[in-house]
Amino acid sequence: MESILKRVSESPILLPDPLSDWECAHVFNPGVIYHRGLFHMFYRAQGMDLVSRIGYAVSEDGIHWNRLRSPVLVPASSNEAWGVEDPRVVEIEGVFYMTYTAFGPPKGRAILAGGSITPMLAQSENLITWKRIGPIIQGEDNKDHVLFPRRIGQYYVALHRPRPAIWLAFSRDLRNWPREKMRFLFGPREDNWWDNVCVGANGAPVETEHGWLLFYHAYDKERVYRFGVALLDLEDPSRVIFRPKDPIFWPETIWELYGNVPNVVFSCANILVNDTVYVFYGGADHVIGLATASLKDILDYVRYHE
Ligand code: BMA
Repeated sequence: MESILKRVSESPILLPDPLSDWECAHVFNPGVIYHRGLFHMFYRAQGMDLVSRIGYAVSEDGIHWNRLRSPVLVPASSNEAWGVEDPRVVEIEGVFYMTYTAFGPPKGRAILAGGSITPMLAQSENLITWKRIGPIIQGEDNKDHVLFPRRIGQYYVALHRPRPAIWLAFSRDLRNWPREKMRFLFGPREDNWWDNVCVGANGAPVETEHGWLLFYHAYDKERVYRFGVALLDLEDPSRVIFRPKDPIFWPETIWELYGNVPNVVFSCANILVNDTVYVFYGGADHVIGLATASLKDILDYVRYHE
C-alpha cells in the first residue's frame, strides 16, 4: 500500500536542541498555522525534566525553521504541573486560538479515576503571548480537542475525545460547552485492522467545497499510530459523509518506528497552503516530520476510496 501523503524528506524537519534545557530531549506533535506568508509552528518540547512546554518556530517554506529561545507556553497551575501538550492552533475572526492538553496530578483522586488530563483553550492576538480562556470540559480525561476554523451557525465548534471516540462540542462564547449539546461523531471500528482501539482528531478540519476534511489518528492493539481521513457535512459536521476504511499515513522511517515511543506518527496540523495540504507530525514522540499531498488527491481519495 502506498500513501498519498509524501514525506518532504527522509529526515525530520525539527530535532531536539542538545544545548537547551527545556527542549533537549524531545520535540514533537506541533500545531501549525499559515499567516501572512509564514508558517508559525507551536511544538511540544521536553527537556531533562520531561515536562512538556510549547515552543515556537517560524518558517517561509515549512521546512527550514527559526526557533524562539524561550517557550511561549509553560505550565502555570497544578493541573499543568506535568506539562502542556499537543497544541492545535486556528484563527477565527482575527483571533488566534490554541487548544492544548494540560497534564497534572488529579485533585484528591487516584490517577486512574481520570481528571488528570484537561482539554484547555488559550487565545492570542500576536501568536507569541497566550492568555488562557479555560478548560472546555472538566472532571474527566479528555484530549485531542481542536476548534473548527469558523463558527457554524451561531456556535464555535470543537472536536474532542472522551476515550475512545471523537465527539463534537458547541459553545456560543468559548467558555461554556454544555454537555447536553455534545454530539457523537465516530469511534474505533472494532472489525477494522488499524483503527480498532481508539481514535482522535488531528489538526483543525479543512473547509472544502465537498465538506470538512477531517484528518484523524487511531491506534490498534499493538499501539501503532496511523492517520485516516473523513469528510463531514459543512453545515452539520456531526454527519459523516465518507470515512475510507484504510489509513492514509503510518510509521515507516527509522525515526517514526524508533524513538521515545515507538511506532508513532501523531499530528496536530493539516493546513492548506496554495492547494497543498501540509501535514506536520511528531515521529515516535521525539522529532518532527512533514508530509504533503495536493488537496485534490486527498479529496479524490476520501470521496472515491471505499
Ligand atoms: C497520545 C498523546 C500524544 C502521543 C501519543 C503517542 O496519547 O499523548 O501526545 O504522541 O499518545 O505516545
